[in-house]
Amino acid sequence: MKLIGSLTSPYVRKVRVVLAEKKLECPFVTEDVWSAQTTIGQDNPLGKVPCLRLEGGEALYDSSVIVEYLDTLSPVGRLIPPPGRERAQVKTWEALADGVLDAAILARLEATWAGRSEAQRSPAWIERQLGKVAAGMAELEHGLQHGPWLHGSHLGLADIAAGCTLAWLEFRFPELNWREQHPRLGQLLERLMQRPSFANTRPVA
Ligand code: GSF
Repeated sequence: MKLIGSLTSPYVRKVRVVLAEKKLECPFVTEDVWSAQTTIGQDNPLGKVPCLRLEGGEALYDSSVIVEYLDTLSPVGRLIPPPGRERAQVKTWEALADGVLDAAILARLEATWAGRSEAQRSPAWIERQLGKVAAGMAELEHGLQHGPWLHGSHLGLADIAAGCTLAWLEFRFPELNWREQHPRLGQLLERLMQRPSFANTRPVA
Protein backbone atom coordinates (compact mmCIF):
# COMPACT_ATOMS: atom_id res chain seq x y z
CA MET A 1 0.00 0.00 0.00
CA LYS A 2 1.30 3.49 -0.83
CA LEU A 3 -0.28 6.89 -0.19
CA ILE A 4 0.28 9.53 -2.87
CA GLY A 5 -0.29 13.10 -1.73
CA SER A 6 1.05 16.51 -0.86
CA LEU A 7 2.15 18.07 2.41
CA THR A 8 -0.38 20.89 2.16
CA SER A 9 -3.55 19.09 1.06
CA PRO A 10 -6.15 18.88 3.83
CA TYR A 11 -7.77 15.83 2.21
CA VAL A 12 -4.40 14.06 2.22
CA ARG A 13 -3.93 15.10 5.84
CA LYS A 14 -7.27 13.46 6.73
CA VAL A 15 -5.93 10.17 5.35
CA ARG A 16 -2.58 10.58 7.15
CA VAL A 17 -4.33 11.32 10.46
CA VAL A 18 -6.53 8.24 10.03
CA LEU A 19 -3.46 6.08 9.27
CA ALA A 20 -1.81 7.36 12.47
CA GLU A 21 -4.91 6.93 14.63
CA LYS A 22 -5.35 3.39 13.31
CA LYS A 23 -1.62 2.71 13.81
CA LEU A 24 -1.29 1.57 10.20
CA GLU A 25 2.07 1.78 8.43
CA CYS A 26 1.93 3.14 4.89
CA PRO A 27 4.69 4.75 2.81
CA PHE A 28 3.87 8.33 1.82
CA VAL A 29 5.00 9.61 -1.59
CA THR A 30 4.65 13.30 -2.37
CA GLU A 31 3.34 14.40 -5.75
CA ASP A 32 2.88 17.92 -7.13
CA VAL A 33 -0.38 17.57 -9.02
CA TRP A 34 -0.04 21.13 -10.37
CA SER A 35 3.27 20.42 -12.09
CA ALA A 36 3.29 19.76 -15.87
CA GLN A 37 5.33 16.61 -15.16
CA THR A 38 2.88 15.04 -12.73
CA THR A 39 2.14 11.36 -13.25
CA ILE A 40 -0.87 11.30 -10.91
CA GLY A 41 -3.14 10.63 -13.90
CA GLN A 42 -1.74 7.08 -14.09
CA ASP A 43 -3.37 6.35 -10.74
CA ASN A 44 -6.25 8.80 -10.65
CA PRO A 45 -7.69 10.02 -13.97
CA LEU A 46 -9.11 13.01 -12.09
CA GLY A 47 -5.53 14.12 -11.41
CA LYS A 48 -6.14 14.61 -7.70
CA VAL A 49 -4.62 13.54 -4.42
CA PRO A 50 -4.97 11.73 -2.09
CA CYS A 51 -4.69 8.46 -3.93
CA LEU A 52 -4.00 5.13 -2.24
CA ARG A 53 -2.28 2.55 -4.41
CA LEU A 54 -3.03 -0.96 -3.14
CA GLU A 55 -0.73 -4.00 -3.19
CA GLY A 56 -2.32 -5.29 -6.40
CA GLY A 57 -1.70 -1.97 -8.15
CA GLU A 58 -5.26 -0.68 -8.20
CA ALA A 59 -5.90 2.78 -6.85
CA LEU A 60 -8.44 4.14 -4.39
CA TYR A 61 -9.70 7.74 -4.27
CA ASP A 62 -11.16 10.08 -3.05
CA SER A 63 -10.26 10.71 0.59
CA SER A 64 -13.64 9.61 1.94
CA VAL A 65 -13.33 6.24 0.15
CA ILE A 66 -9.75 5.79 1.36
CA VAL A 67 -10.53 6.50 5.03
CA GLU A 68 -13.56 4.23 4.94
CA TYR A 69 -11.34 1.43 3.64
CA LEU A 70 -8.56 2.10 6.16
CA ASP A 71 -11.03 1.94 9.03
CA THR A 72 -11.79 -1.69 8.06
CA LEU A 73 -8.12 -2.73 8.12
CA SER A 74 -7.71 -2.70 11.88
CA PRO A 75 -10.04 -2.81 14.86
CA VAL A 76 -7.79 -0.24 16.57
CA GLY A 77 -9.67 3.01 17.22
CA ARG A 78 -12.80 2.55 15.14
CA LEU A 79 -13.51 5.93 13.54
CA ILE A 80 -16.74 5.19 11.65
CA PRO A 81 -19.79 3.47 13.19
CA PRO A 82 -21.18 0.27 11.60
CA PRO A 83 -23.63 0.62 8.68
CA GLY A 84 -26.82 2.40 9.63
CA ARG A 85 -28.02 5.81 10.70
CA GLU A 86 -25.04 6.70 12.89
CA ARG A 87 -22.64 5.90 10.11
CA ALA A 88 -24.63 8.12 7.75
CA GLN A 89 -24.52 10.92 10.33
CA VAL A 90 -20.74 10.68 10.70
CA LYS A 91 -20.28 10.59 6.93
CA THR A 92 -22.52 13.65 6.64
CA TRP A 93 -20.20 15.53 9.04
CA GLU A 94 -17.30 14.42 6.87
CA ALA A 95 -19.15 15.61 3.74
CA LEU A 96 -19.78 18.96 5.42
CA ALA A 97 -16.15 19.42 6.49
CA ASP A 98 -14.91 18.36 3.03
CA GLY A 99 -17.55 20.56 1.38
CA VAL A 100 -16.31 23.61 3.30
CA LEU A 101 -12.85 22.82 1.95
CA ASP A 102 -14.14 22.31 -1.59
CA ALA A 103 -15.76 25.75 -1.48
CA ALA A 104 -12.74 27.45 0.12
CA ILE A 105 -10.39 25.88 -2.43
CA LEU A 106 -12.63 26.95 -5.33
CA ALA A 107 -12.61 30.49 -3.92
CA ARG A 108 -8.82 30.43 -3.56
CA LEU A 109 -8.25 29.06 -7.07
CA GLU A 110 -10.63 31.64 -8.53
CA ALA A 111 -8.53 34.35 -6.90
CA THR A 112 -5.06 32.91 -7.51
CA TRP A 113 -4.94 30.23 -10.24
CA ALA A 114 -2.27 31.30 -12.74
CA GLY A 115 -4.22 29.86 -15.68
CA ARG A 116 -6.83 32.62 -15.35
CA SER A 117 -6.28 36.32 -16.14
CA GLU A 118 -7.35 39.08 -13.74
CA ALA A 119 -10.31 39.91 -16.02
CA GLN A 120 -11.47 36.28 -15.91
CA ARG A 121 -11.69 36.17 -12.10
CA SER A 122 -15.18 36.49 -10.67
CA PRO A 123 -15.67 38.21 -7.30
CA ALA A 124 -19.30 37.01 -7.35
CA TRP A 125 -18.15 33.39 -7.61
CA ILE A 126 -15.67 33.88 -4.78
CA GLU A 127 -18.42 35.41 -2.67
CA ARG A 128 -20.76 32.50 -3.45
CA GLN A 129 -18.13 29.97 -2.33
CA LEU A 130 -17.23 31.93 0.81
CA GLY A 131 -20.94 31.93 1.71
CA LYS A 132 -20.81 28.14 1.75
CA VAL A 133 -17.70 28.26 3.94
CA ALA A 134 -19.46 30.56 6.43
CA ALA A 135 -22.64 28.44 6.53
CA GLY A 136 -20.68 25.20 6.88
CA MET A 137 -18.53 26.59 9.69
CA ALA A 138 -21.66 27.74 11.56
CA GLU A 139 -23.12 24.23 11.29
CA LEU A 140 -19.89 22.62 12.53
CA GLU A 141 -19.83 25.01 15.51
CA HIS A 142 -23.48 24.15 16.21
CA GLY A 143 -22.57 20.46 16.14
CA LEU A 144 -20.37 20.91 19.20
CA GLN A 145 -23.08 22.41 21.42
CA HIS A 146 -23.64 19.20 23.40
CA GLY A 147 -20.10 17.97 23.90
CA PRO A 148 -16.48 17.98 22.83
CA TRP A 149 -16.92 15.65 19.80
CA LEU A 150 -19.14 16.04 16.76
CA HIS A 151 -20.57 12.55 17.13
CA GLY A 152 -20.70 10.30 20.17
CA SER A 153 -18.39 10.28 23.15
CA HIS A 154 -14.99 9.89 21.55
CA LEU A 155 -12.86 11.00 18.62
CA GLY A 156 -14.19 9.88 15.25
CA LEU A 157 -13.93 10.60 11.55
CA ALA A 158 -16.26 13.61 11.91
CA ASP A 159 -13.77 15.35 14.23
CA ILE A 160 -10.76 14.40 12.11
CA ALA A 161 -12.36 15.77 8.93
CA ALA A 162 -13.41 18.96 10.73
CA GLY A 163 -9.93 19.40 12.25
CA CYS A 164 -8.24 19.13 8.84
CA THR A 165 -10.64 21.74 7.46
CA LEU A 166 -10.12 24.16 10.35
CA ALA A 167 -6.35 23.91 10.22
CA TRP A 168 -6.29 24.41 6.45
CA LEU A 169 -8.49 27.51 6.70
CA GLU A 170 -6.05 28.91 9.25
CA PHE A 171 -3.13 28.04 6.95
CA ARG A 172 -4.53 29.45 3.68
CA PHE A 173 -7.24 31.89 4.84
CA PRO A 174 -5.86 33.48 8.02
CA GLU A 175 -7.95 36.57 7.24
CA LEU A 176 -11.14 34.56 7.91
CA ASN A 177 -10.13 34.53 11.58
CA TRP A 178 -12.74 31.83 12.21
CA ARG A 179 -11.76 31.31 15.86
CA GLU A 180 -13.39 34.61 16.79
CA GLN A 181 -16.88 33.47 15.79
CA HIS A 182 -16.45 29.78 16.49
CA PRO A 183 -14.96 29.21 19.95
CA ARG A 184 -15.99 25.55 20.18
CA LEU A 185 -14.27 24.80 16.89
CA GLY A 186 -11.19 26.54 18.27
CA GLN A 187 -11.25 24.24 21.30
CA LEU A 188 -11.73 21.20 19.06
CA LEU A 189 -8.65 22.08 17.00
CA GLU A 190 -6.60 22.71 20.17
CA ARG A 191 -7.63 19.29 21.48
CA LEU A 192 -6.82 17.60 18.18
CA MET A 193 -3.41 19.27 17.98
CA GLN A 194 -2.45 17.55 21.25
CA ARG A 195 -2.59 14.24 19.37
CA PRO A 196 0.53 13.05 17.53
CA SER A 197 -1.65 12.25 14.48
CA PHE A 198 -2.40 15.97 14.04
CA ALA A 199 0.82 17.40 15.49
CA ASN A 200 2.93 15.37 13.01
CA THR A 201 0.91 16.28 9.91
CA ARG A 202 0.94 20.08 10.02
CA PRO A 203 0.81 21.56 6.51
CA VAL A 204 4.24 22.43 5.13
CA ALA A 205 4.29 25.11 2.43
C1 GSF B 1 -10.73 16.24 -3.28
C2 GSF B 1 -9.24 16.07 -3.58
C3 GSF B 1 -8.63 17.36 -4.11
O1 GSF B 1 -9.31 18.28 -4.54
C4 GSF B 1 -10.99 14.12 -1.96
O2 GSF B 1 -10.00 13.38 -2.09
O3 GSF B 1 -11.63 14.18 -0.90
N1 GSF B 1 -12.88 15.16 -3.03
C5 GSF B 1 -11.47 14.93 -3.17
N2 GSF B 1 -7.28 17.40 -4.06
C6 GSF B 1 -6.59 18.55 -4.59
C7 GSF B 1 -5.40 18.86 -3.71
S1 GSF B 1 -5.87 19.89 -2.47
O4 GSF B 1 -6.37 21.09 -2.92
O5 GSF B 1 -6.06 19.32 -1.33
C8 GSF B 1 -6.03 18.21 -5.96
O6 GSF B 1 -5.42 17.17 -6.11
N3 GSF B 1 -6.25 19.10 -6.93
C9 GSF B 1 -5.73 18.98 -8.25
C10 GSF B 1 -6.70 19.43 -9.30
O7 GSF B 1 -6.34 19.38 -10.47
O8 GSF B 1 -7.84 19.81 -8.94
